[in-house]
Amino acid sequence: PTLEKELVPLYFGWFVMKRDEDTLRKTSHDFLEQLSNFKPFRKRLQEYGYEDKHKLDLLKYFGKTPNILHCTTKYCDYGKVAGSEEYAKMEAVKKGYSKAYILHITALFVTPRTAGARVELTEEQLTLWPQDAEKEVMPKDTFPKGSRAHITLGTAADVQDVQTGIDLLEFIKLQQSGGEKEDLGEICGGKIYYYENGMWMLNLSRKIEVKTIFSGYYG
Ligand code: ACK
Repeated sequence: PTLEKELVPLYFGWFVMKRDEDTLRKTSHDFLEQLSNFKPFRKRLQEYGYEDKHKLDLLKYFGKTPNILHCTTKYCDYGKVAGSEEYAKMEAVKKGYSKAYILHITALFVTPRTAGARVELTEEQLTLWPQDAEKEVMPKDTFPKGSRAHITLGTAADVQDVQTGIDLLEFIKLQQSGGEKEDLGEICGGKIYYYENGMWMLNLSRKIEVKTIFSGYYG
């Protein structure tokens, strides 16, 4: 028998299509490899639990990579999360479901916990972004809508992937406060910046475009 109620997925999001996913994984791989070998990075390894000037293989460090690269809009846990039924019923969500979107990646980042890509959403894409996505994890701060949009590229052992979006907001918070950051030159087609506490961000000179499908993941 069919279930009468529509099922709410584990999460909604934009799922990167195979071809662009392969390319993005390769870009991430190159970035992690080059950063591992980057002198200024090797001089600041204490936050990663390593001795400075040693080599840390970030590819191994971020050993856990998602099965499908995606940008989560709303985590629902099959309807258990507050507001998920309402989200699923939104006009924009119904209209956008199974449609193709091009996401724009503007930066790549690593922290001692996560590696990710920062996603810049268009006005249209923001209609699929939950109002409280930023407040949900950082209730005391104010961010422009969509600040948390990201694609998790990898997580360190014992770190959950939900952490990537939190780390990204941490970067944005530091940017907002004009936080100390050091411009350390160019690698991997962008400018690399060191913030604090092992936080590194590569601002890409040219945005990476990835083809995606907006959908639900049921697991
Ligand atoms: O990398 P992500 O955005 O972080 O993609 C995965 C996806 O949902 C499936 O687990 C994200 N996620 C997990 N838990 C939460 C949560 N409580 N709030 C928001 N996103 C979450 C995770």
